[in-house]
Amino acid sequence: MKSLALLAFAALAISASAAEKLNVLFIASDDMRPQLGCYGDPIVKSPNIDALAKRGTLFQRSYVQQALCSPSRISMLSGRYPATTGIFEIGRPLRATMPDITTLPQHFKNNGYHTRSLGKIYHVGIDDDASWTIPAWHSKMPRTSAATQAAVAKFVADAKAKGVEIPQKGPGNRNSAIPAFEAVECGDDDLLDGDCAVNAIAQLREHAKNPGQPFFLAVGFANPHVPWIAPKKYFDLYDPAKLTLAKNEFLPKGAPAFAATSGTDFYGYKDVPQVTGDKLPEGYKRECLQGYFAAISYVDAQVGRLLAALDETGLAKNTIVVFWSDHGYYMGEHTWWGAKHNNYEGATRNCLIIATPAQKTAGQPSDALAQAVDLAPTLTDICGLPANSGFQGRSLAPVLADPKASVNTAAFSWYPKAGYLGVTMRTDKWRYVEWTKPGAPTERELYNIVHDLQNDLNVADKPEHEKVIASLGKLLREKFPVQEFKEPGAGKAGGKK
Ligand SMILES: [Ca+2]
Repeated sequence: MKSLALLAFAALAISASAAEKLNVLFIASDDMRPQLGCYGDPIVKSPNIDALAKRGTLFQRSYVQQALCSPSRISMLSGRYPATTGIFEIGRPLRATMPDITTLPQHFKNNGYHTRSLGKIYHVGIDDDASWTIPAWHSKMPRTSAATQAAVAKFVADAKAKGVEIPQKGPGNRNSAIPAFEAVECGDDDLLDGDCAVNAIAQLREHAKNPGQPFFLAVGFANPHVPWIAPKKYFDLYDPAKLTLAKNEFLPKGAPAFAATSGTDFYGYKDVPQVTGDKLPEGYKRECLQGYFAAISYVDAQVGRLLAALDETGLAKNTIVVFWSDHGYYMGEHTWWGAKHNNYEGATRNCLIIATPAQKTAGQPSDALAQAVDLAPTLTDICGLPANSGFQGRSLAPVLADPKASVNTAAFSWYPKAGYLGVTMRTDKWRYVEWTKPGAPTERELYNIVHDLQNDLNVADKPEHEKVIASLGKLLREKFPVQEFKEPGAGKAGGKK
């Protein structure tokens, strides 16, 4: 069966390259963890992404290569591990370290595709013009309500009048005039993500008029990144009293203190109680969850509109759809809220669905380990484009043909902390993390995924795990030797956001 399925897939790719090339609709969502109906969640309402999962392969175990917006996206779009990009921070564009590389969309562009970016694909402000046929488009519609926009304008004007400089982060930053969550009495298109969908649909309709021109259309939604702001109707889908709070409101036990941390951006928003996550009032936690889920459902509705446009224009028959999020997220687990920023399962695991036209295995989820760097070779492969030797991942086409197949024995992610560079390796049974810093002893973490999926207890010090650690460490360092590393921002080219 497997070989037949593979042959069928290969035949599809060959016919596509010879006659009609397959288009790619690449949909990205910011900070969406895999908590959706199609991932088995009983609460979150995501009917449209669930429907997409039924048209293709949902990857249950997909991991990004760094749990931070910009380096994650640069790794995925360049098809290279952060160990190669050398970019672990937000401020640096990919050409700063890799001036001559060919990115995933650029590879499509070089092979006759019209490539376009709408919304957040690369991190905002550090786009890559060489990737796109025409410059990236960003909506001018707001992320927040009119009242919040007015509050921000007043906040900025007041600071100016007083001669106070507004810090980028921390107390008194610009976000301190924006609530962490807000239900807005408005329609989908009055906010940024709805407007992004409107423009993507218009673009799809244009493409439908020109079937001889294949396209790679990337559409990036800003939600559900904090602040969780959506039309009120999406908030109304959730009763805060009925939501489930995290059960592990404690830091990973036995982990190095510098490693068991996450980001604090959430605390920069208006009226967020300045206490550790476990100490937030229960009602407030529930409202945060409601906001996050509302933001997810808002994105889900926009995905539904794009899929409807594919059906309506007839493009569905020759368009591959990818749905991807740039990392996982914490909503109370380990005391972290509205955060990613580390090397654990909750931060590194993301959403990934790939749906190809008339896919024979449609609707069968896969447990195969997948990495964001696999997307570049996968799309190159299934669209019948020439291979690009710079892409470091592996094609997931065998998994699309047979959900029980696997192409990776491990998924790798990186995170810098406190002068250390941490690299983690997720295998079938273990999450292993190794932290190195010049002049300091190497720190190790080990989590038994079978019993401890959320990485609550570091068991690296248990004598019975000595052999496992030696074996995982050897495999890791054979593939990724210890890297010379400068703390982000330490060099001139760095710069934290
Ligand atoms: Ca993100």
